[in-house]
Amino acid sequence: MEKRVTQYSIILVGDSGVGKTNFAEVFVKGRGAFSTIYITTAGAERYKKTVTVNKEKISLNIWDLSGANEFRTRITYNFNGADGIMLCYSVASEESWNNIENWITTIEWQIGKNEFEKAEKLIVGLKCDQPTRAVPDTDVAVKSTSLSNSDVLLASSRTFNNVQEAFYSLVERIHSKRNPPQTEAQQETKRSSRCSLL
Ligand SMILES: Nc1nc2c(ncn2[C@@H]2O[C@H](COP(=O)(O)OP(=O)(O)O)[C@@H](O)[C@H]2O)c(=O)[nH]1
Ligand SMILES: [Mg+2]
Repeated sequence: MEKRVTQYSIILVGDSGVGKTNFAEVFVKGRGAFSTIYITTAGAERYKKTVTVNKEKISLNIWDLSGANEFRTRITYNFNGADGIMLCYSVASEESWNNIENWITTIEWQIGKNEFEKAEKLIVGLKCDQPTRAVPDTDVAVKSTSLSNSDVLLASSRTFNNVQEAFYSLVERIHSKRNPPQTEAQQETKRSSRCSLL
């Protein structure tokens, strides 16, 4: 029997203009997909990509959610069942960094604190190719831990710096949480039960 492909959903949230759409585009389509033209995302856009983690094929649904306020109330269904949440800000915008807290509140409110806790989170500082640093890196490091107990990664869709790393680190964390390493005893049980089936 063919094994079912593992699927994970990842949502990208953050203020309008921080670079979410380009981040998803270049990850899914390659660095050539970077665009300097800004087109506001209306509602949500879904991207699909298959990645390999520990030799296992994983199908990703990446939801690029509009950061515009008027869409916030319409995005409930996309939040539900999210395995991973990318909390995005722009390194050049202090406001977008401060708003990460509001995004956390919005998601918690939409899906419930429990579901939020269960999802893996990654804070991503986008546009790190820009020399402007609106928020000192040290502040980011300190605050990120207290905010959502998540890591922070700086990435640039323009230079492709850390784009793959950001997505893969989140997917790997989701995957290892869903498939905790087996203890020797568990492996032994599995081996013997497999034998007994023959
Ligand atoms: N310098 C630089 N500009 C970026 C980067 N990512 C996006 N942008 C620009 O920022 C603007 C908004 O990007 P977009 O991905 O549409 O943001 P969104 O509203 O969060 O989806 C566009 O003009 C992009 O060209 C980046 O990594 N570096
Ligand atoms: Mg967008």
